Amino acid sequence: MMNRRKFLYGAAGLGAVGLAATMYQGTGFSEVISGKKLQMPPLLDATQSGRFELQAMAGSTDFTGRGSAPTIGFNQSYLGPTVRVKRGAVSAGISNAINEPVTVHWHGMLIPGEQDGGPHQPIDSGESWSPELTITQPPATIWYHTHIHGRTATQVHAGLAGIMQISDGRDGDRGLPNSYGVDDLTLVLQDRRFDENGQMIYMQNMMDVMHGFTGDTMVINGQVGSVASVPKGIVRLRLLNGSNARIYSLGMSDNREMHLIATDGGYLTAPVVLTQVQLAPGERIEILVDFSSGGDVSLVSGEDPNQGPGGMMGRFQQLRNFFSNSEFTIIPFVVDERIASTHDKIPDALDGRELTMAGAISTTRHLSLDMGMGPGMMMRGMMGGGMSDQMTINGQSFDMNRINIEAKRGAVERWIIRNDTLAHPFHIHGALFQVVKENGQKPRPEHLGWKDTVLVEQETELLVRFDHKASREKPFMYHCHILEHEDAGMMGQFTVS
Ligand SMILES: [Cu+2]
Repeated sequence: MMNRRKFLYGAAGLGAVGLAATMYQGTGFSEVISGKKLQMPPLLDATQSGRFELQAMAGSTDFTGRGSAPTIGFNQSYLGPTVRVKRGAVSAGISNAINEPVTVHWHGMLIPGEQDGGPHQPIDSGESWSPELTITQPPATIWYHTHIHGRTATQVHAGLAGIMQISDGRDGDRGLPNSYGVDDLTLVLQDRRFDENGQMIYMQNMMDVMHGFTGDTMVINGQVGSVASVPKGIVRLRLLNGSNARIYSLGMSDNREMHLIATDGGYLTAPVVLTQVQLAPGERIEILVDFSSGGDVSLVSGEDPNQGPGGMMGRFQQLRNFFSNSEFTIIPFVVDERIASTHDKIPDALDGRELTMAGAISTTRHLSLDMGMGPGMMMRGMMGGGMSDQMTINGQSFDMNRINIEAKRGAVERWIIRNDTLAHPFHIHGALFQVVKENGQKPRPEHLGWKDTVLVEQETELLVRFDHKASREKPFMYHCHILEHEDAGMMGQFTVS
């Protein structure tokens, strides 16, 4: 990248700890470097017990050192633990200790609608929910988050989300780093805004709803300004875009290679070498990065194609130069030679499933994601009339009582998704899909694996296979994963029978 940014630390890696906070402005982004070592979410390993518990609870978090902000988390004050599970039966015990209903949706888990945790499965304050999850899918990094209709954006912003790993315990055989928090790092990417007292600013004004909320400060695993310590070798990064709306264009500050090994649905068939990778809200990727040269380097991002001057109307400028000087830091790394490095080689092949869709395509569906940008909506928005039902799919705003699509179990369907103005990350519950075409062309390399969420720029063609049942009472959702758009109605629901 042209705008290389170097971080200067003490001679020894961890000498950085305690570095005086520095802050500077670049492109409106506050870059705070506290120098504190990045902490992983606590690991809740349920692979042996086959059960885990999560409690939604209110707390407070001092993100900035300027004061504690009210937050919500699972089992802690902000975000939740990394829940590690394996194939087979898993009992989840969810309880709600906050004063409003929440749900827990397992984003990326292939299970029937009854266990999906969508808007039809609210857990009222003081109540609990105990789904039995039967996990049949291959290893993957997935996540869980609340999905209360109309409140998802607010509750996720406040912290109700966490990472889940579906593991088969065989990553050693695959030659992949797998020591949690040592050479296998979990990075939950979120952007937030803070006031001078460290309070999170989240008001949902009209512009925030239209563009989706974006912040000016990166929060990684609930921490601002932290630095990740890594061994001098190959390190695995599991990245989740847990932001409400921001789309990241990720790269290393010195342009070094990133080896993509997994996307939403799990491993690829072989690593793919990239120097930049896009990550839209809801998506996950796993990459291997070689730190054996020892130098300090950062994960950085280019600007969000939906924001900035070209944003709203700049649909055809979304591919504008990634190497503009709008780059900001996601997380700096320091190589600490005291951490044992156990991997020095990128595997040649992985055991991900080939992208095959057995069976003929039964149905083609066209879905148009619309923001109702007409004068009436603008007027209503400006008059304070709200935008709660302004976002639509095929002209219909989300209705809890309407089933939009009825799919058949085992069927492969072609879904052609179109956009009006902004790029929208499109997510389907309870199924994985294959991206066939994007804007009339071959998909981006990072969209070549099995996916459950994909950024639709103009037109994206998917092949989706429905393997799990969902009833009219507990249907699956498909929606934009810009959470403000989802809450404003850019969502539909489907049954699988
Ligand atoms: Cu959207």
